[in-house]
Amino acid sequence: MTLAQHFAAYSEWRSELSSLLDSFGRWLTENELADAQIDRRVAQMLEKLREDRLHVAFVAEFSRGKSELINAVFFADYGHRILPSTAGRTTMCPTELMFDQNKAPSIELLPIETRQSNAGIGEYKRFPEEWTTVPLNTASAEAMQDAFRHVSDVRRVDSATAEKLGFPLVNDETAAFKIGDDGTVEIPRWRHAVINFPHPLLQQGLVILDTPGLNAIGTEPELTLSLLPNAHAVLFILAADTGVTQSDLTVWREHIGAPNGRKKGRIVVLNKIDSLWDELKSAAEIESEIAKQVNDCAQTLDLPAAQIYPVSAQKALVAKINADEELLLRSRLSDLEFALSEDLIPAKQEIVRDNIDNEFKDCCRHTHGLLESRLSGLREQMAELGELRGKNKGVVEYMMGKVRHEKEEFEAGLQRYYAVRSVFAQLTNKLFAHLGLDSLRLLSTSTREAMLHATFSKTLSSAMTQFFNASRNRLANSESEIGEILAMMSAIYKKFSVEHGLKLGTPTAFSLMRYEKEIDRLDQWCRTHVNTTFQLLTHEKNQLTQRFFEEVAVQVRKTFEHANRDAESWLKAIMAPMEIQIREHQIHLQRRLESIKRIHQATDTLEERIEELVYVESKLLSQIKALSEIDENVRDVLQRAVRGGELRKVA
Ligand SMILES: Nc1nc2c(ncn2[C@@H]2O[C@H](COP(=O)(O)OP(=O)(O)OP(=O)(O)O)[C@@H](O)[C@H]2O)c(=O)[nH]1
Ligand SMILES: [Mg+2]
Repeated sequence: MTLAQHFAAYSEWRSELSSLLDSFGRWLTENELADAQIDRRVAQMLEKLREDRLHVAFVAEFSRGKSELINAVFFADYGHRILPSTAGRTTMCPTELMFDQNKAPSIELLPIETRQSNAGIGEYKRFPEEWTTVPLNTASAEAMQDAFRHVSDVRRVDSATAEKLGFPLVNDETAAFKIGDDGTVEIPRWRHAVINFPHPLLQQGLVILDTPGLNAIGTEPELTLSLLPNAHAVLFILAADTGVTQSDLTVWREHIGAPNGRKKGRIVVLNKIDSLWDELKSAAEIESEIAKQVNDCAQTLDLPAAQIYPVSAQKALVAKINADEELLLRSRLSDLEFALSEDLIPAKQEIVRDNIDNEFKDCCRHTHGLLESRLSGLREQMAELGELRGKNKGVVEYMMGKVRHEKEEFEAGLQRYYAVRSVFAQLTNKLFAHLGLDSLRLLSTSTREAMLHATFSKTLSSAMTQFFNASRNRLANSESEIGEILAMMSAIYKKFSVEHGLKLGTPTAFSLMRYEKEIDRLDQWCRTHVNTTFQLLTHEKNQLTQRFFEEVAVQVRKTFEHANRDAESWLKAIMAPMEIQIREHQIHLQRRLESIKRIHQATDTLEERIEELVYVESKLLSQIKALSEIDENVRDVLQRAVRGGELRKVA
C-alpha cells in the first residue's frame, strides 16, 4: 500500500463525511430547524473538511536528495524527473507544491528583494501582484520541467546587497555564499516559490514543501517558526555518501530534532544507499554496510536505529518509471512510504475527527433540544385541549387564565435573562480587555520603546522576557474570565431548564491552553535564536529589536488573533441556544393562549384543533427519529479509521 493510495482513502473518508454534513444542513433547512448560528457552524465544518490540507516538508543540507525523493515518492507517475535535481545546489528557494482550484496551474515566484521589507511570506501571499507568475502547461512534460527550473534561478549582486538581503558572507570553505573574484556574490533570485499544480494528491489537499540547504532556512524565519512546526510530517534527509556532517547536525538540532524524545511526524531518511552497492561485495556484506551506516546515524542523532529509513531515491524513481519491481525493492522506498503514511494519516485523521466530532455533537444536541422542547410544549397543549373536551365555557376561561399566568411568569423570568445578558456583555468586555489585540498592541509598543532605550544588553534581554511574561499573563487573565462566563452561563442554563422546562443541557467549555503552549514554544525559540548572549553581544540594539518584532512578535500576534477568533465563536455558541429557545418558548406560549382563546369563541373547533396537533406531533417525532439517524451515520463515518488504503472501523 503506497502513501498515495493511503492518502486517497483518507480523502474519500473526508468527502463521505462532507456529503453527510451537507445533507444534514439541507435537512435542517427543509425542516425549518436552521438558524444563522447553526448554518454558520455547518458551513464551517464543511469548509474545514474542504480546506483540510496535509503538509509534508523535506529538510536537509543541500544535495542530500530532497527533490529527488519528492520526485520518487509523489511524481514518478509522470514518467519524468519533475523537480530539478542535480549535483550541487539546485533548489534555491523554499518551494511549496500545492493545488488551489481557483487559480490556473502556474509557478508564482516572490523576488528575493522583498526580504528588505518587513513583511513575511504569509503577508506577501495576500498580494499576488508582488509575485512573478509563470504559467504552467501541464500537457507537456518538457514545458513543465522547463518551468520548474525557475526554482534554481540565481543572480549576482555586490556583497553589501547580499548581506542586506540576509545572506551571511563568511570566508571559509564550507560557506554557501562566496564572494567571487569580481566582488559579487551569487544569491537566489527568488525568496519563495508556490507551484500550483493539478496533481491528484495535491488536488486532494496534500502540500509539499521542498527546501534548499541550511543557509536559506536560517534566513527565512517564517520557515522555521511557522511552516516547519506546522507541517504534519517533516522528513530529514541524510546521504550515505557523506554520512552525518557537522552542517547536517546543525540543521537537525536547530530545526527538527525534538529535545525531549520523539516527536510525531518526524522521519529521518538515509538516502543514496546505492552508493554502497558494490558489485564486488555479496548482498549480505552490502546489507551489513547499510545497517552499520544506519546505526552510526542513529547514534549521532540520538535516535533508535528503527527510526531511520535507508533508501535510494534515485533508483526508486528509475524503478517506478521503468516498472522494475526488483530495483524498487532494492531501493527500499516502500518501507519509507509505509512509515510515512502510518505516521501521517492516522494522526491527521484524528485531529480532523476530533474537531468535527465535537462540533457536530454540539449541533446535534442543539437541534435535538429544540425538537424536544417543541414536542413537550405541544404535548402540554394537547393535554390542555384534551381536558377541555366536553367542558363548559367557565372551565375554558379558567384555562385561559392559567396560560396567561404562565406567560406572565415566564416574562418575569425573562428579566433575569436580560440581566444575565448585560452581565455577559460586561464579562465579555473584560475578557477582551485581556485577550484583545488592542492590549497586545500596547504591550508591543511599550516593549519596543524599552528595547530601543535600553542601555545594557541585560535590559534589552529582559524586555523580551517581559514581553512573553506579559503575553502569558494576558492569557491567564482571559482564562479566568472565561471561567466566570462559563459558571454564569451554566447557572442560567440550569435555571431555565428547571423553572421553564427549556432543553438546554450544559454550555460547551472552552480553554486557551493551546495558545498558552504556543506562546511557550515561541518563547523557547526566541531564547535560542534571538534573546541569546551571542546575539545580544554581536548585534546592535536597533537591529535586534527589528528582528524581534519581525520574527517573533508577529507570531505572538498571530496566536492572539487565533485565540480571539476562537473566543468569539465560543461566546456566540453558548449564548445562541438560550436566545433561540427563549424565543421558541415565547412563541409557544403565545400559540397556546391563542388556541384556547379560539376555542373559547367556538367550542366546536376543539376536535379539529386536537387533530391538527396530533399531526404536528407525528411530524415532530419523525424529525427526532431522522435526526438520530443522521447522528448515527455521521458517527459511523467518524469512527472509521483509514488504514492501509481500506476503511476499517475502530474497535
Ligand atoms: N547515487 C544517488 N544519487 C542521488 C540520489 N538521490 C539524489 N541523488 C543525486 O544527488 C544530487 C542532489 O540531489 P537533489 O535532489 O538535487 O538534492 P537536494 O537535496 O534537493 O539539493 P538542493 O536542492 O541543492 O538543496 C543529484 O545529482 C541527484 O541525482 C540517490 O538515491 N542516489
Ligand atoms: Mg532540491
